[in-house]
Amino acid sequence: MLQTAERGATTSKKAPHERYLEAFRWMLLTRIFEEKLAALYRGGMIVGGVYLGRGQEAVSAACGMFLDKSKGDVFAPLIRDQAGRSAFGEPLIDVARTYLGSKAGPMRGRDGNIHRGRPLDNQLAMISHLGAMTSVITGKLLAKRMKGEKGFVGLTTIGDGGMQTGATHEGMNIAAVEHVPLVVVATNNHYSYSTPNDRTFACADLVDRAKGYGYEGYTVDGTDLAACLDVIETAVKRARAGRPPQLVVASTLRLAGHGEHDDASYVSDEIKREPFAQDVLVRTEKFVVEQGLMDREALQRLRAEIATEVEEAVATAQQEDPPQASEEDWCALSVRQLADRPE
Ligand SMILES: Cc1ncc(C[n+]2csc(CCOP(=O)(O)OP(=O)(O)O)c2C)c(N)n1
Repeated sequence: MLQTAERGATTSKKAPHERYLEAFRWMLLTRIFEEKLAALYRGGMIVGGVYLGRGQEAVSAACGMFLDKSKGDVFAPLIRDQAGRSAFGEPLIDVARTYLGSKAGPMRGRDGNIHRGRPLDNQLAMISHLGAMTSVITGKLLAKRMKGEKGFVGLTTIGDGGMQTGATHEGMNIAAVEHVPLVVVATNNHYSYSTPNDRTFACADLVDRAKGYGYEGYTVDGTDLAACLDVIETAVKRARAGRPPQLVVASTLRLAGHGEHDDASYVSDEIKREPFAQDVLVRTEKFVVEQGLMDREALQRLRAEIATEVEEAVATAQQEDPPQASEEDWCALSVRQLADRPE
């Protein structure tokens, strides 16, 4: 079913170049934007937590790219998924407004963090309790089926730490029992916050759990963009075709702290020398240039365009008003109609 044959087979195939370049753009956008966020955080301009996807952009971009809103697909991202959120349609200004506390943002300036969503667009607002989103998306997929909808899939992401919670187990289990079209993409960045893998789980590889849950499972090198695109595309297609839920386990290293408040000093030098510790953006950029998909000038132009887009989003959000506590009605979404809208 899963395992050995799948593992080798998926990594060798090269993705078509348009798709590769599209993913690269999402990755670059995310990296440049998040570097700006980190600088704002260090400058005391962001009062909430800042969580970066540095090192995980390839996996995340692929997650957003293969979901199709016109088919009713649902995305339940986590904290390191800006690339996927952007690929799934989240405007950068929504993110800037959330972090910078603008009243015009999707959380009305009251989160300053990462819990935003786009419920009418099927991007679920994340809950910080590890594993909770697996149950939430499974419920959402069941609800869609009960309403008679067809042809949709749901994808949620989880970390190696998050994989160990009871909520993850329950969500993954019921998805298989109910045979909902779910893809779970687990990014094993080798630390659960500061706890290394050998203190986090005792099985040889997290993908080995797929069989126990009744899932089909794959592993992928999270620093190989072409492989991430192939494997996640395959998993999404298989879920849509009615196969059992899919588990993808991507191996990488988080090239940042758990949040920007964390200097990640616990990451061992030994781990930093592992192949999975290489910077996926550097690796992808090198490939793009070496293969002639983009020359150095075009790359410079793209960087400059993205930097302008990022600066504009941040400048706009910074000029906007913060919320006024006395005017708030404590609805979690930006407009109450989003929550109250009758079906
Ligand atoms: C149910 C629950 N328990 C504990 C926490 C506190 N917590 C936040 S992040 C984290 C570690 C997450 O590890 P992982 O999923 O591997 O993600 P990473 O930050 O390492 O990328 C923990 C224990 C939480 N948010 N939810």
